[in-house]
This record gives sequence, structure tokens and C-alpha cells, in this order.
Amino acid sequence: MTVKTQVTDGVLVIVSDNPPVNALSHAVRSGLMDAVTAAGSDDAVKAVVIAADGRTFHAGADITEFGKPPQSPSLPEVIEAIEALDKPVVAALHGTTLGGGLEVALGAHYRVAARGSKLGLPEVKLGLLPGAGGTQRLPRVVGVEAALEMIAKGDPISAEKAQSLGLVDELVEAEKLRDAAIAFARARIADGPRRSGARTDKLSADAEVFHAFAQKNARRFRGMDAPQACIEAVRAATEKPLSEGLKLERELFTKLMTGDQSAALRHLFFAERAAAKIDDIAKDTPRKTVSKVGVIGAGTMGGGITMNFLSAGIPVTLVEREQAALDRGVATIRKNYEASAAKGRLSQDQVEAAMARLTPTLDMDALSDCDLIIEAVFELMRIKKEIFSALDSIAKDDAILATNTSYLDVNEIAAVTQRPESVLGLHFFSPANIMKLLEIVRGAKTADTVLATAMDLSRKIGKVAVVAGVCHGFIGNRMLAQRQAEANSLILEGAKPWDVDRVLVEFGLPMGPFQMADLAGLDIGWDPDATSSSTVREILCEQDRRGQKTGAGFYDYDQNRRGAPSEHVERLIAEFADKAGYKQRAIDDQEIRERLLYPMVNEGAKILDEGIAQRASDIDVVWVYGYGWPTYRGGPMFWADQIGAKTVLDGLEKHADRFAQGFEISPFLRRKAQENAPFN
Ligand code: T1G
Repeated sequence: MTVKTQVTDGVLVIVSDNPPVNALSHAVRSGLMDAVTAAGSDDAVKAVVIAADGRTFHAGADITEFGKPPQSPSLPEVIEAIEALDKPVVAALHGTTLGGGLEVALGAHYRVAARGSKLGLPEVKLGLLPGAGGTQRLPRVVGVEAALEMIAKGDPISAEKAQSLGLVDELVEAEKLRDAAIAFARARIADGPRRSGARTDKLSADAEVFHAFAQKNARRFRGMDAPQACIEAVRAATEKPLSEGLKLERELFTKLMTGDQSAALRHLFFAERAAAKIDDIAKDTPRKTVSKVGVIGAGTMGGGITMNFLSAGIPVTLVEREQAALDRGVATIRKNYEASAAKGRLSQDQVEAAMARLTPTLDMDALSDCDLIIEAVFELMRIKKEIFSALDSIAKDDAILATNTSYLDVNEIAAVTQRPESVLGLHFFSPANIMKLLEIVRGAKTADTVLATAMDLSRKIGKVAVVAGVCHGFIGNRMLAQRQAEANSLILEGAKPWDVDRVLVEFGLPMGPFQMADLAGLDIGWDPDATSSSTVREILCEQDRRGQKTGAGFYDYDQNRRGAPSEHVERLIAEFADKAGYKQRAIDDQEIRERLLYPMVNEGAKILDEGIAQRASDIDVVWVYGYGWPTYRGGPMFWADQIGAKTVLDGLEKHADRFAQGFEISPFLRRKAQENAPFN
């Protein structure tokens, strides 16, 4: 029984129990509707409490029901019945009251919440808007500006904040919630219902508020349909009566629900959760305890990696070869923490607590009591092998040994140890303390317990982890290399670097390959002693145009590091191309887009075919969390499914004579095209 009821001294307590998150499935909606209807006609019932068992009050509509034929009662019907009841209804909120769950609570007349619980309307993160009255009732309760923030951004707020906004009437300790809600309901019998929908006292707002809000968040909302619809719906609450506002909300909701963007964002919701599952190892595979971590290398990556563990409460021993480098690394870690504190994201006590967990040392032997040791040194195989063979005699027997390599062969590194089963790759992305993605690289001999432990640990440090097999560049960088190769060819054939970048930015990526190269520095991997003007990039470095840091690279930069197209670079490329035998031509945006993105999809198909990635949605998670692929396009493989594998194949065949020597179309892609079948 998903919804149970019990009457206690005139108070009907309705309790849902639909694990894991009390999603408002058809069964729950029916149970709620039956209970509320019964309450209406039962004179013994003087008041109602709506509550839930398990870890949370309703965390929203059941997303797995989306796209399927609607089943009655709908959530708006249930909420209307709750609001219309002529007896006070109190919602008892714990855990994460989200989406349709908060809309149910807004349909209720009063809300009692557990301290430390959260409330929010995250529908916009699914490419939707609250579709069961949230856009009309929330502004009536918390005011227009607070409602805009909650609805158009979708971030949850604390119960404490909700009380300060008037959204929650009483805060209690979690263990006292149910009783407190019943007492609250009993005390409101005389007052009767207080309907959110009927309130107008908080609805006055200057029309400029909406324009200013959209302007202020333009960068964040770029390319997305849902935030604009959210703003329009909240505006309607200030201009229309409730019934008309609800009607517009429904229209906007239905339009978004049937759109590509919401399909992409819902795909990512489940893709992110699927990525955590490792298909071929048992769910109950034993996990190792990781209570102390070692990091070798205090550079940009080592420092960022270290912060993840310190912030998660795990002590870290940080090893460097020279004192100066060690001091620099520790100072950068403290500077990053201080910066977060300055922004109010951390208290000074939290900064000091994190720094107190850090043990900097020049002594590798200090790693002998670490449960996990992560090597984050220069990307040279020789150096990595030296470190791992040394670690083999230093690390304790059951320690996990990990390399942060971005490209190199993890099996070759593991082979220099007597314990390859304890070795894997943990490929963090820069800045490692911020980027959510973690590629967990599974070696040929990596033990299941080591893999399962790494996956659990990634959640603990706030990462979204994806398992990748061993190949050059794993999942993300291997596909990126295809795009980069085409970008370099396109500029020799006549496309301008700034046009190539513009096409990808218009597609939704934060920046293009040449802007990215200038940001990272064109001299990564460049050897001034061996340079020979063999590529455009080498020539730029030889001319000290090494990117933003030298004020010039592919672009010319002003003092605010704003880039502008460079006539000098345009001439330089044309001369280089001419010498290399290229006959430059005009290249349109469509060709640029197809030649940058289709080879990525093709490489993704190879990665799937080789079993380097467990599933296509993992590739999508890698690109969204590691490379800024626009969330509303779902990821490269989901995007390929939306346009069709046949379209990608036709595009690759159309440009085949342009691709680099040795470029091959994936047989797996051909099969998908022939079968007109999706990757996901
Ligand atoms: N529907 C169906 N399944 C859900 C679900 C939902 N709303 N939320 C979670 N799950 C599944 C999830 O797939 C996973 O399954 C398991 O529950 C545990 O989730 C009309 C239209 C609540 C904060 O967007 O943000 O209401 O992988 O691993 O980290 O306006 O889940 O185990 O098989 O994420 O503790 C709005 C979505 C819906 C909230 C818990 N609500 N959920 O996080 O566990 S739209 C949301 C979350 C809506 C109305 C509209 C999180 C969580 P499995 P988990 P967690």
C-alpha cells in the first residue's frame, strides 16, 4: 500500500511510502486523491496532515512516467483537491521536498518542516517548469523575486531560509516532525484553511523586475528554453487571476515537455545515475576503507585533487621533490580556500579545519600508511614508472595506487608494480577541485574491489564518475583529439580560427578549440630547443604568441584578456597553408560544425564498440561534466540519436576526402545507421 491513512483525535494523517524518494507516481496520486476526498466527506475529520515515510517527502513527479500516456488523477487535480478542502491541511516536510512535492506542500494550507531539510523547484534543470501550480502559488507565498530565483534557477533552499521567506510556518527537529505537524493541524482547526492560491499580498512587482532578472542571468540561461518560460509564468502570476495563470503554466509546461531540450536533460538525469553502476561487478563487491590519502605532486592538478579530499574530511599527505614547489602548492591550496571563504562559501573555521588535515612532506616514505595514493606528476611515462616502482615498496599491502594521467597506458604503469590489481587511473579535470567529472580508468588487472571503492569514493568527494577502459586518451580526450585534428585542418583549408570557435559557441559550448588553446597556453608540450615551424602553433610560440598569458596567441588580447581576431594570424595561417600546398576556400558554418562534431560521434561509436565505455550515456556524462557540452543537447551520443546515426554517417562520407590520413568510419556507427537505431 503506497498511501496509508490514520485518524488521530480528528486529524487525518496521510502517509505515502514509495521508495526511494516518494516520487508522485500514479499510485501515490491516486492514494492522495482518495484520502483527501474521504477527508472532505468525513465529519470526524477536522484537519489533515500530509506526510511521507522513508528518507524524504515527495521529491517530485515520477520522472519515469514522463513521455508515457497520462494517468488520472493528474497532479494539478490532486493539488486542487487538497487546496479546496475546507479543513486545514498541513504538510510535514523532511529530506528534499522538490518539484511536484513542493507543489503539493503549496496546495496544503500550512507547512511544518524538519530542520536541515531542503525545499526546491528543480524542474528547470530537467528543461521544464513547475507544472502543478508552483509558478503561480510560490510567488503568492514568498514574493516575486524569491520565486524567480527558486523557479528559474532550480536550486533548493534550506528549511531555515524557507521559514524566513514565509514558505514554512514551523521548524522542528526531524524526529519530532510528525507529532508537531499533527499538533499544528489541531491548533488550526478553528482558523480553517489558508489557501496560497487566494493570496495576492505578495504579488506586486514592477515589470522591470523580470527584464532585469533575465539580463542578470543571461549568461547562465544561454541557449536554454526553460528559464525564459519560468520567468514568463511567474510574470503571469502578477498579471492574471490564478485560473488563467495555471492555464498558461500548463501550456508552457506541455510545450517544454515535448521539446528536445527537456528530453536531453531528462536523459542526463538518468545517465548520471546510470554512470555510477558498474555492469559486470556484483553490487555487494566489498569496498576498501579510505581514511587517509596520499598525493604525489603539488602542482595545479595535485593541489586541486588534494582539496577534494580535504574538503570531504579526509586527511592528505602531499609529497613534492623540492621545498619551494611544496610551499607553492600548499600556498595555492590555502589561497583557493580563502577565496571561497571570501565569497561566503566557507567559514574561516572550515578553511583552517581543511588545512589542518594537510601534511606536506618531501618524504615519499610518509605515504606508507595511506589507503589511496594518487600520482599527479608531469605527463611523462618514464617519470610515472619510476614513481610506481618506488611506491610498490613504500605503500602498504592493501593500498590503492592511482595515476592521474590524461592519456597514458595505465596497464603499462601497473606492470612496473607487483600489484597491478591495486592500480587504476583516476583522471581528474582541471581545476580538479571544481570540475565534477572523474574518469575512473579500469586497468586490465584492476580488482573489482578497487574499482567499486573508487566509484563510491568519487561520490564522497562530490564527483560524477565514469568508468573508462585503457586506450590513448580514454573517453573524453580520445574524442577531443578528433575534434582538434579537424579544427587544425579547417583553418589550413580557409576557415578562420574565430569562425571555428564561433560555430561551437553558437552550438552551446563555453568556448571553441582556439580560445581553449589560448587559455591553456599554446606552449604546452612545446620545446623551444626542438621547434621547427612545422605547425601554425609552433610558429605562434616562436613569435612569443603563446596565448592569453603573453597577450597574443590565435587571438590578440587587450588588458582585460578580451580576445579579438588577428589579421597577423590570418596572414600567418594563409602563408603556412600555401607553403603546405593547401588551396584556401570559403567554408560555411554547416561544414565546420559537421567536421568538428561528427568525427567525435564516430570516435564515440568506436569507444562503445571496443567496450572502453560501458554505455553511450556514459560518454554523454563525460562530455557534459568534463568538456562543457551543453546540457540541453544531452551529450554527443544523445545528440547523434536526435539527428540520427544516418545523418552523421552521410555527413562523414560527404567530407571523407577532407579527413586526416587513416580516418575510418566506425562499423558500429554504420550498423546503427543501417538499423536506424539509437546509441542510447
Ligand atoms: N522520479 C523518478 N525517480 C527518481 C526521482 C523522480 N523524481 N528522483 C529520484 N529518482 C530515482 C533515481 O533515478 C535513483 O534511481 C533513485 O531515485 C535515487 O536517486 C509537475 C514535473 C531526490 C535529491 O527533479 O534530485 O516534479 O538510480 O541517486 O543522490 O512540477 O534524486 O537508484 O535506480 O539521485 O540521494 C522534480 C529529482 C521532478 C528531483 C535524491 N524533481 N531527484 O538524490 O539519490 S519534475 C526533481 C533528485 C516535477 C512537477 C514536475 C535526487 C534527490 P536508481 P539519487 P540522491
